Amino acid sequence: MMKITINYKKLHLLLLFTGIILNAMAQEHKRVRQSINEDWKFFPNHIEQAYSENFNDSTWQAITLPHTWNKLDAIDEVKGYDRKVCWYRKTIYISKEKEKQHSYLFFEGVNQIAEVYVNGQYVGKHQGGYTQFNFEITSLIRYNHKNTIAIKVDNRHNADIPPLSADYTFWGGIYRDVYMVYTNDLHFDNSHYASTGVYITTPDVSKDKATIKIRSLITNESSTINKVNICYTINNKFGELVCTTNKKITVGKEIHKQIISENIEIKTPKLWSPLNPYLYTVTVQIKDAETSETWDEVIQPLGLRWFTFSAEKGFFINGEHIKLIGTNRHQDYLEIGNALPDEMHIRDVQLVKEMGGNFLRISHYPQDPTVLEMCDKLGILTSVEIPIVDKITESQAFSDNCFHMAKEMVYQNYNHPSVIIWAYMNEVLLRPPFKQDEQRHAIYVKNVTGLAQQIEDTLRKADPSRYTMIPNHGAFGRYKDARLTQIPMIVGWNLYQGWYGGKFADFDKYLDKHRAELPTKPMIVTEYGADVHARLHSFEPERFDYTVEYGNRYHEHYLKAIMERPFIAGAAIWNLADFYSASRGNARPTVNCKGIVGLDRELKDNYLLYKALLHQNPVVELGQKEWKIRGGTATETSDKCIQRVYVYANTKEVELFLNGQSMGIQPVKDYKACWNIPFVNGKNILEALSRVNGKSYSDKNIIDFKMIPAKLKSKSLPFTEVNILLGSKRYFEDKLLNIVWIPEQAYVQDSWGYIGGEPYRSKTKYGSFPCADMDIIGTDTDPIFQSQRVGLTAFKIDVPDGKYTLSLLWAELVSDIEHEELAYNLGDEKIQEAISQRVFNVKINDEIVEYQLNLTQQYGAEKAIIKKYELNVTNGKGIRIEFEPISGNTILNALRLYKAL
Ligand code: GCB
Ligand code: CA
Repeated sequence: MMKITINYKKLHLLLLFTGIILNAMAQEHKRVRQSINEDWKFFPNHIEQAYSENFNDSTWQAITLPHTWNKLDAIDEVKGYDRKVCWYRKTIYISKEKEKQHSYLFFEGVNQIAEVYVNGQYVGKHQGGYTQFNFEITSLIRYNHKNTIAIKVDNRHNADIPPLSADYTFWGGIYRDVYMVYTNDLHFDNSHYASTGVYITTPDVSKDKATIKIRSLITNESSTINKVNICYTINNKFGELVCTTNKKITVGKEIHKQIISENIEIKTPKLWSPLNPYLYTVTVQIKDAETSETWDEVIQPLGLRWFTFSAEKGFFINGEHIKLIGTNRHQDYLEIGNALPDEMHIRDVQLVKEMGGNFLRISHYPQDPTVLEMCDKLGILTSVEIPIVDKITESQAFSDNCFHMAKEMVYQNYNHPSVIIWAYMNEVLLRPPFKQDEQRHAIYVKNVTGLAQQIEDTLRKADPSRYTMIPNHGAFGRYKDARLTQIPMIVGWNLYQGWYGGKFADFDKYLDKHRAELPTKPMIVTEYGADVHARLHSFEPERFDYTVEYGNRYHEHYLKAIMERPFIAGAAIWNLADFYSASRGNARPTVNCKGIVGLDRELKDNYLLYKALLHQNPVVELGQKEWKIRGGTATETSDKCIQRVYVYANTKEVELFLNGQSMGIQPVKDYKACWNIPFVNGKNILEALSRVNGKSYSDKNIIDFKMIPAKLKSKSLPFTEVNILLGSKRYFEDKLLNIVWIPEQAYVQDSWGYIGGEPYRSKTKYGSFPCADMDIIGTDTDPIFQSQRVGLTAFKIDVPDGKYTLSLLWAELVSDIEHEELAYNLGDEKIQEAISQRVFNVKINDEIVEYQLNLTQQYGAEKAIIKKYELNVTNGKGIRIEFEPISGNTILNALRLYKAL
């Protein structure tokens, strides 16, 4: 009798080995997706024949994607930026082994029209700068050969493509990743709005069980009929198998065959929420029914959650109430425009999370795929929108583009659990184009309403599982009359009371008006914010002074009003980061600085306020943390200068230390505690400390204080320099030059100051502002020149004898130079001031140094003029600068005095 012995160990090894081989073979068949960002050629204009295969591009600029051609010209001092046609070219070697496959060029985003050619042949065109698209190029490829890709990119204004106008720069270029994708004959459909071809819904989720349904679009491009298995596998966040099921089907030569899975059930599922963003993965595979080889595979995130918006009580996820608090976001960065690597998108979402936020309004357009990926992982709920901003074009082509973008947005982002809202039409009635003609205006509004309804229908049909929203500006009646508050499921309001116009309290009134007049409509404050230049400070902040402190007041008020009202489902700060807006003046021209972090992601104070409010763990953060170089005048009795300091915290009380000495304990009220601190000349170490349950929480800041003695001839504190902003209450810190500019003062004996005159104020239809905001040409430190004293007769500085360098700084702020009316700058409409021929003499210590100075005539208005004078001060006379008007009023914008010897 034969005895069969089985060596289990060997069998196991054999099985394992075959497994590996089968796997390796199967893997070979799956789709391959590889980036092709490297080694492109760029030509910054249109050029004939650039599409053709043999075109000589050897002189073109060598670039790497992502790329924009507006990186420099959109942020310089010259008005406007290039909106034009440019060309990109690249060669790519494709080997013979790809011959049996299908090849696609896949783009994550090109602004805003892309026309693609391969080997001289036209492939296709995509319109719209913010959505993904792809083209199959299989039939044009030559294998074992170089292939030429040429792309014509156009970012010119196009009346049929939204956005038509907006407060941000429309950077042109291939500014996101580009990929080659290779699939088999049998694959998930790439042609359905460039989505994955796999759509996951969770029609029924509770604590006990979740039902998952998967709809897949499959394409069979072979001529044979195939028996395949569609396999669905769900893994938990550790990669462990939760369940798997499959469906046997037969596919003939067909395109777009739709397969719907049976209901897949998970018992006692782990739910996804901002606090615990538990992610499962869904893998859908097309497998050969006989050999089990995998023909294609798609992996998608799965978050199990349910949510509702209530007009009365706000937002609920998995049955629990949470207030949505977060920010909006644009997709650019300091000096690199919108051509960001993935890591920068990822970091921005992390910033929202670290602040304690749970909401991101991805405005005003769909962004890089990494953004939603990150939101899924970190538990940030999102609203995504199509870029209809400010106005529409009443054309079928415009409407069709809107519908197409809406579908691209939905289908491309369908499976992200973080998405809860699809939005469209940002402030679409901001400046209706036919305001003068009542009848025509009525037709326009009717067309806007009609388009809104059609987009709404499109979105609801494409995705009935989410909410829809229209974000309006603060003109209640206008939107209500146009039914834009009725059509969407949620109304968004972009509110700026106390910034563009009105008072902080008007914000509260507006919120309550919504509650009273639209009692059944859920509401989100989709925008609110104030421009803050991180280098500007004031102890008497005022609207439109761009200081950190005014921004703090604004946010402190708004945040309280939002938190107090349960009917407000959520709020999104405008904006996470400062962003470029080419035609803006502002304290930092070409930049909208309403970010709570800077263009370089430096945290501003507002970020810290939110951090204190939103975190459960103890938070103690010194305010004005970015203000490293301070300055001011010492008191008469000491060589110290007292200035206010504050801390943002969520603890009960905070103790503050200056250079190791306690400055006392202060209670925390509304997340803030304040002290008056006697700064010393030079180094000041500030430390804030809270003790909670025996543990210490602290924050530290080191400040260089540039002290000006009370009496300039002081021996205990010798005079070194002073930098003064005339007509201003602002401090401006110039980190590059390591100096600080301080506010003016009226002349004080033995000290310094102006004599006569009054601060310049920029007049608008809604009151006047403390400074100008136009781009001052010839400087990067515009705020120094944007304020001035008008009609002063003298400026005196009672310095000791010695050698000095005195700089007088001017910029003419009143002129007939026209500035682009910014559509969004509601309340900022300037009133043209009478232009006077301003001519004056300047005398320093009785010597005429400027004879008949006429800034406009000699240099032009809005130009930074710095005149340096060398002075010898003798006989204890100090410095006396006199301004003698010849015609019009005298002016001075800033003054710097430096002791050379
Ligand atoms: C708005 C717009 C946004 C602007 C913002 C502002 O209402 O929706 O695009 O950037 O105001 O800062 O003016
Ligand atoms: Ca990317």
